[in-house]
Amino acid sequence: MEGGGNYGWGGRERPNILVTGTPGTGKTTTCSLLADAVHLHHIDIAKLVKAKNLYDGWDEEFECLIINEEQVCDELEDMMEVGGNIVDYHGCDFFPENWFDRVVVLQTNITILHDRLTSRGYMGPKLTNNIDCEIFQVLYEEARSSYAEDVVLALTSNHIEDLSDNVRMLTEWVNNWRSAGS
Ligand code: DAT
Repeated sequence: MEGGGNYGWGGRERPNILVTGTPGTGKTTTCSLLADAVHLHHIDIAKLVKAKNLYDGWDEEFECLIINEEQVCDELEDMMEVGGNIVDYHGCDFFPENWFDRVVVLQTNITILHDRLTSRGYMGPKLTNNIDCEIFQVLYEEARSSYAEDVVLALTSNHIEDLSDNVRMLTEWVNNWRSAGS
């Protein structure tokens, strides 16, 4: 094999990327820009769960759907096998580890995140839970305990320039990716 590159072992022709992080860190914005740039398929798990009723109920305290992780994985399985997906979700420990060639954890300064979440209408336990989640780097720890060290990448997402830098860097990574054996 010639040239520098990133090599996956899933037998896929195109890589799968998971973009995770606390709500408000910029997952959906980053995924949409990246999907446009590299022509990968953006899968927003929250939207998929609603559209296909892949949930078991409603969490009153945190005002969110209680997703059925098994049904979500069943729904995604075929697409992930083919490859070429960017999965967008604020959780990462229930997907099979071998689905992803890269796991990106977005991180945002607490004051900036607080402003983003309050302008989204978050308050009470939903707001404090998400802020605590970022303070304690819950998603970063979850990613590090669920995926190989060299697959997980933490990226800052405070300002517009971070968005363009992150998308540029990930675009380069996707363009250099080669599946194992090709
Ligand atoms: P998430 O999908 O993680 O919940 P989002 O993509 O919906 O986050 O972004 C939340 C808001 O913050 C939205 O108004 C876009 C803005 N935003 C996200 N990342 C940003 C960044 N790096 N710089 C400036 N604004 C950003």
